[in-house]
Amino acid sequence: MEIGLIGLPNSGKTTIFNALTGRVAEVTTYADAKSKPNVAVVNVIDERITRLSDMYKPEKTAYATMQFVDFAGLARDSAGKVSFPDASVGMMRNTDTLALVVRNFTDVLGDAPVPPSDIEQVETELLISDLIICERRLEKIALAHKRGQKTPVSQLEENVLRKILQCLNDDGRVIEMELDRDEEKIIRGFQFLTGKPLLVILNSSEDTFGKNRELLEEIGKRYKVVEFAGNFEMELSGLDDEEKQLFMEDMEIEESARDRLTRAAYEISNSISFFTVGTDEVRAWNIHEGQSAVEAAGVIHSDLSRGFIRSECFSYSDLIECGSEKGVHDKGRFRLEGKDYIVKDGDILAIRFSV
Ligand SMILES: Nc1nc2c(ncn2[C@@H]2O[C@H](COP(=O)(O)OP(=O)(O)OP(=O)(O)O)[C@@H](O)[C@H]2O)c(=O)[nH]1
Ligand SMILES: [Mg+2]
Repeated sequence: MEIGLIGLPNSGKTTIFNALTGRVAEVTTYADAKSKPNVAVVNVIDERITRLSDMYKPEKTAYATMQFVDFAGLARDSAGKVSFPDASVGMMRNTDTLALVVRNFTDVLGDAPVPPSDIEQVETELLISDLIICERRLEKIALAHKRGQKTPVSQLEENVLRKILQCLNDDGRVIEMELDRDEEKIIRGFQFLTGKPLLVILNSSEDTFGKNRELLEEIGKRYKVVEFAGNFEMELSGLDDEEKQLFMEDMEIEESARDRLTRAAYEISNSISFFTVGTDEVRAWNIHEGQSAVEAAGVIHSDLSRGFIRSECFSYSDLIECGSEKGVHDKGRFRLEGKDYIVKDGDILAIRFSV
């Protein structure tokens, strides 16, 4: 899963990125719009994996991973207007989920934070970017239809795009629309930015962190929101565990930035984890809620989905309750599932396949 950090210039995207990854990408007051995005892969810490690893004592333990991309940021033109650089938009479209970093600290110029208006500015940019795509595509379709190149598919596409255009013009987001499977399939390739789950990261100054309840409630009416103390948490990520713990307790931060964000990102993108276990490897895999056993198999390796026969399956909670795999068998909790089985969070799968 890939999360794109977006936001206005100097909202603290790179600071948050560093807090998440423990890396030290340069934090700047003024960005170079051409600079490449920072990319980092972090483990999604899951205590179930830790426990499974204790049980199976595998040679290798692997957590699910999440990739974070810190974009160069919106560019500000000479009139002070901001917009996404084209290169960034292209990359943003390829992410699964957007995390919008919102400044909630006084900046170097002494400007007080205005989170709701900053959110609105970015929302508008996302919306405009989708509108342009929609209109351009509709023009192309209209031209093709005029030339007599009308097919059922092009007609369906036109209808969906018109619906989307209407939605965007009413300040709606594509993700809020109720589209059927065919409609979704036909627009998937456009990767509309307002069609992606969006999480707000309120980046608060150290002295207001934890005291922004009203603001968080206000933002929470529209988006899932988490509060970070960016600078503080970036400094934390460079400390050893014991020191980190002390400082976190001091600020009443219960979980690290990475754990809070990966959890929130899982929630808004409807992601779940399934596990594979053995003495060679214990591993967590990330899929979307509603995906089938054969799709889960494909996440492990394409051969497994191609040659899928069936899946041996039991749940993590049954394993813990029964104490061992043998216990799971004895209590009749061990299952054989077919291709269409909908995988649940915490399922432990072994795929039988032949190619
Ligand atoms: N007080 C305070 N300052 C912060 C915080 N987070 C970031 N800053 C400051 O804000 C400035 C910009 O931070 P960056 O992390 O580079 O912001 P950015 O969003 O990556 O900026 P661009 O990439 O230029 O768009 C730096 O001077 C940071 O020190 C914070 O939580 N509190
Ligand atoms: Mg930056």
